[in-house]
Amino acid sequence: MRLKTSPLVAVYDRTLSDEPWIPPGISLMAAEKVWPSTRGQGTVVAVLDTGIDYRHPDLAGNVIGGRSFIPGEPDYLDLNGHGTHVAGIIAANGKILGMAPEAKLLAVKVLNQNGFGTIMSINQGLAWVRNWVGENGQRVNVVNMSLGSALPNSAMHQEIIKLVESGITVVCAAGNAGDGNPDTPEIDYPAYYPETIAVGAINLQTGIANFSNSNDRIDVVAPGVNTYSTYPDNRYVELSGTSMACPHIAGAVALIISRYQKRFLNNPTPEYIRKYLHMQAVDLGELGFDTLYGYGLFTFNMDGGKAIKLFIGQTTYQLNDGQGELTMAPFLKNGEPVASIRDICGLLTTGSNYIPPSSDPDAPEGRVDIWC
Ligand SMILES: [Ca+2]
Ligand SMILES: [Ca+2]
Repeated sequence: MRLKTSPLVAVYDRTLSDEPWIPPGISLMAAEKVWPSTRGQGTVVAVLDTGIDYRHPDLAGNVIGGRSFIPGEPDYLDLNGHGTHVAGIIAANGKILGMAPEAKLLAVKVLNQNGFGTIMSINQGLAWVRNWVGENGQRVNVVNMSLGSALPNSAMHQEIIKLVESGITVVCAAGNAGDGNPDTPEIDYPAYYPETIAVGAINLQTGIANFSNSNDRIDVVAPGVNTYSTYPDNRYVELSGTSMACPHIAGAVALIISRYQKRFLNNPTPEYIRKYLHMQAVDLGELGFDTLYGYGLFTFNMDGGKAIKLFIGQTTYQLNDGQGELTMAPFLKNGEPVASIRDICGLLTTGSNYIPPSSDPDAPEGRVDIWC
């Protein structure tokens, strides 16, 4: 198992002010649109990589634990740099900001200081993640795997299936063996397993990165060319690779899960997350799904942030702060609130929640809340 190549493009000595800086890739994802609702609170992202420099001031507050599965490297401190860069894209919170600055991180060291790992260390790491329980009973919500190999492995596949079945979303780098040609497939595992989210890389002008793998299971793309993030020894550097695109999506998933938790007091399934990413993506390249961009660039720009309240038995509705009238009042059918509305919400991957009678004086028969 070989870590995806992510050549060091530049160490930039830009003097960062104390005012947090939002790198351009994070802006392209429009993470800031979600931050008024959540910055990732309540979520845990496990980074299976070379470890994390938990002493980096931008990461120290968010790394809540970890474990090394590398013989001879008992500490999960990052001796390579790759894992620290990936971690910063997810949840840096200092001079630079990641996608979800208040998500918590687990440093699961499955790659050594040279960026190499074995199937055994990765499978041990995956099993540890599945069984991890935090001090307050938290479980892992998202796994970031910016690593891969051209060879499938059935033991690893089984571990990933178990993770996804336990409700954990697994986000993987698509791979850096691409040639820019949509008709020549390049396959990398675990990204190609159907249970994972496969992320390809684009540049900041939304063009495909020529190294990004193309195949029929690319889910979405995200920025992965000249990406700024944290690096060991208090540094900030630019790296390129689908390794950098992957954590943009893992951080986005942490935001989606955190917001879902606040609205519904439970967790969305990995299938909901996949559908959400696909349906909110901005289509790029050829019309519709294509083998280079998958469903396109996921961003929070498409996320309207509209809150709708429908009152059972009343024609009045509320859209954000405004009021409107429906031609027909929503009703209960067989005790199910407005089945058709729920179906439509499911199709649009918007969340909906039935509030039963008596908890809202304005809705004596109950109401349906919709977010889109
Ligand atoms: Ca190709
Ligand atoms: Ca397309």
